Amino acid sequence: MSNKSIYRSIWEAISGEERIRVAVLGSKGSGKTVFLTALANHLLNHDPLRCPLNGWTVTPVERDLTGDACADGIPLYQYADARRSLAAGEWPRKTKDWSVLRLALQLRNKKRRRDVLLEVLDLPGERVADFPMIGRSYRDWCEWMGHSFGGVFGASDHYKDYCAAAAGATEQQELYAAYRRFLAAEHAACSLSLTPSIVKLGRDAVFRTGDSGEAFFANIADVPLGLDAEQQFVPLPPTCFKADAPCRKWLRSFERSYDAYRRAIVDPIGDWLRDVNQLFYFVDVLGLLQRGPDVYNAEKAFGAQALRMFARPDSSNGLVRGLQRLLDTFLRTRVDGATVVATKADLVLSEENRSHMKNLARRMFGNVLMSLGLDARQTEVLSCAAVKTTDEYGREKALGARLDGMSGELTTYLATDVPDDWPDSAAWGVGDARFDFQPTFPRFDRREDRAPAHLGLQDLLVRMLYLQR
Ligand SMILES: Nc1nc2c(ncn2[C@@H]2O[C@H](COP(=O)(O)OP(=O)(O)OP(=O)(O)O)[C@@H](O)[C@H]2O)c(=O)[nH]1
Ligand SMILES: [Mg+2]
Repeated sequence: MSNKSIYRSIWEAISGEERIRVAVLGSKGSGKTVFLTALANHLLNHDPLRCPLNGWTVTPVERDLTGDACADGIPLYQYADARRSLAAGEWPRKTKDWSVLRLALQLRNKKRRRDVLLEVLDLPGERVADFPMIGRSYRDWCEWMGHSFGGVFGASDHYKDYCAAAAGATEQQELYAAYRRFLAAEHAACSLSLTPSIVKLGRDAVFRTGDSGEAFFANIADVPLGLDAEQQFVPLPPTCFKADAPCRKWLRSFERSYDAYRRAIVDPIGDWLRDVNQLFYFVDVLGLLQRGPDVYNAEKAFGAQALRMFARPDSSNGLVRGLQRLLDTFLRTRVDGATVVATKADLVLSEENRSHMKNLARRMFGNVLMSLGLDARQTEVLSCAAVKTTDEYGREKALGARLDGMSGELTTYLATDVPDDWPDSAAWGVGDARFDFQPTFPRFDRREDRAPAHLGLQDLLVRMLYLQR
């Protein structure tokens, strides 16, 4: 049976256009937005020499795509602005709202022509932490929180402390303060899975962080735990669901506030993701090597959470689940490709190091990829630099790049090697001197018709657009 929903197959048959929906996920700073800009640049100005696609050529189709986007209520990805600032030597600012890049394309090779509407989602990394709310009622979510922080993705004493405080709380404000303390402790332990994500990234596009747990706690002290001060919610521990528990009295209001939050923030993303064909998960393995084992563990938990969202439901089902699956075939497209990408591959020298980058990503997420219920050809681990910002001086084992501003000189420096496996955590700390990967400045040509040099971007495009031989 097709992986596309029946609804979608009918839509495509009528319009004569194939729609490919792609979710690009990854934690903050993993390179999603830079990738989206480079991708659009290459597809809108395809040069088969710079980006060979197994004999296919791509031409953009002039068409107004804003109408479609408005219908979904999702902002369009502002490609032109993003490219302009990259060409002026600035990396993108942190993404604060979700958006979708839409491109109407005609793909041709010697035998075939395909009309494709490509849609790629750019999401601020923080929102992934809310994914467990998709399809879960408030009670299910509470259970999931207990399950998740209770040991499946890493036991958290902070959550146990929170549960103890919650069980004894008599005032709602007490409960909120305890949950904020939990979030701050998790933040200090480098966790990326802070939910509701609105605490970190508000609807007002204010991004909150902090160098320490206390600093973060102070920064979120006045932020509502929900849509606004009247609609706050926190997870209730299992003891609060008992009939005589004092904290049970908040159940109803939390249920309402949780539902409102889901409707406003989470469900629109969940609805979009329900029709996704391909998933790309970006991981900055070089940044992880630099930042040490705590960040590594946090990223691993976060990535697993994001990828598992797309697992195929297991086949052992009762009647209700059977009916649900039948309904799903009408409405839900099943992901048929999941690719983990080790990004920023231009910061290292040689194919050997890039292959080590892939190994590191595979060691992190290989098991999760296998657990998604896809067959081997549908999963892949790649390394890529969406934009190549360095030159190689192979014989000297050196790289050249601008390290101090666009107008600055080209600096040549000795490249750092990537280990074949993650270091032993006992001998690996924050800012480990062995892993000195230099941040560089972007290299986009001022002429828009010249897409940037890259490393391995074509491999991602071949998978994304189904151009395998
Ligand atoms: N050398 C190199 N650096 C890159 C590349 N892509 C991204 N970077 C670096 O990574 C940083 C983050 O990239 P973004 O694309 O903004 O990251 P993001 O995943 O969109 O992050 P959020 O918007 O915070 O979720 C950039 O500012 C660059 O410093 C690349 O291809 N090569
Ligand atoms: Mg971004």
